[in-house]
Amino acid sequence: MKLLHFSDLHLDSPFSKSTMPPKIAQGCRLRLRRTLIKILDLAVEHEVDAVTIGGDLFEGDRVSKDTIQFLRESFAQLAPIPILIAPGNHDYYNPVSPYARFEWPENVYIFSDYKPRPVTLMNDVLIWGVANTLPNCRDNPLTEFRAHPDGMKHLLLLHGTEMGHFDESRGEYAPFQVSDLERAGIQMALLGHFHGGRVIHHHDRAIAVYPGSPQPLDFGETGQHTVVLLDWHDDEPRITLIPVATQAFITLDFKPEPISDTHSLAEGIISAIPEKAPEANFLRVHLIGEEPESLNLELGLLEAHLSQYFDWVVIRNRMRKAASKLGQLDEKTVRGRFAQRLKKMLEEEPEDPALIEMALKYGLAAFEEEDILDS
Ligand SMILES: [Mn+2]
Repeated sequence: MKLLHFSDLHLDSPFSKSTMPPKIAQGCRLRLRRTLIKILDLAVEHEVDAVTIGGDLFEGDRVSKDTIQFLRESFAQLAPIPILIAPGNHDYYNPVSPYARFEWPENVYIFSDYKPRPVTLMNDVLIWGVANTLPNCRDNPLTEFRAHPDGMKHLLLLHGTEMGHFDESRGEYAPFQVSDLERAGIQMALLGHFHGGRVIHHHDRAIAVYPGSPQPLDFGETGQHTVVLLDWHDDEPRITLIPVATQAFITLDFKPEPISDTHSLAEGIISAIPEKAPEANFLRVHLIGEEPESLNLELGLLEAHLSQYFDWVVIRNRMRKAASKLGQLDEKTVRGRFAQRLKKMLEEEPEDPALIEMALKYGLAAFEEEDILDS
């Protein structure tokens, strides 16, 4: 048996988390559709027996009729390969959701209960699917569930929160534990929800997999962005993670020292980026460390320069002012007031000027949220 599994495509996402300009967001939505095509092409190429989707296929409160039509067309073209969908918290199933309101091609099966329901695939494979039926399902959907030990392969398809293996902060929807899978007799769980993917092992064998979002959606989405190819014949299931992302969100912390002009700074940043994605690259640069004394940073120019190489650029200037530039630190902020107060103390010829200079240096570093090290 061979399955292709993915989750969290988020078609029609507004990309509102990242404050990107509307035109850039539109390009991202276009690439999400193209990613779906790419995934379905992979299913054909690998001659899979089914495609499984672990929820958040689209954003239910945003999805357009055109996108639904696009999905129905794309899915129909995959026939006779079955497509099984377990709705997530963004595309939850209810009587007015697009899953219920529209007619879907015959090869598409959509789970609609917040309880595992079986679908037989081939003679010896059962796929138990759960649908999120609310935007915030909080109960464990596996509490009373047991698959009968009948010699068949038992898989689970679920959009939910595994409670033991992730740091990623994401809401707790359909929460469960790996021990629930074992107790219920599930041999492999095909999951969705966490956008950085990973395989979860239990007693030295793979028992569950999150593919991650196939196409990352914002700068916070580090980690793996793949689809899962599950190849399972006689003994152990074999999992292959196939990367499909064509866009990248790149965050770079950059220390300009000893660079002294904006042009060289831009070139330095560009050469510090290791690898770019083939279709679109978004860059967020944090300028950190001490601002070189001779640097008269022109932010607009830096952004224009970087924009020739990246599709969208965000620059955050978090550099500390060099001590000799403190006279220019007249900003009307708490940091500015702090610097001015200490500068005034220095001008009043204190007993221990070195102490005040040190307080100034460490204080400003603290405002930059840097580690304060004595050097
Ligand atoms: Mn999601």
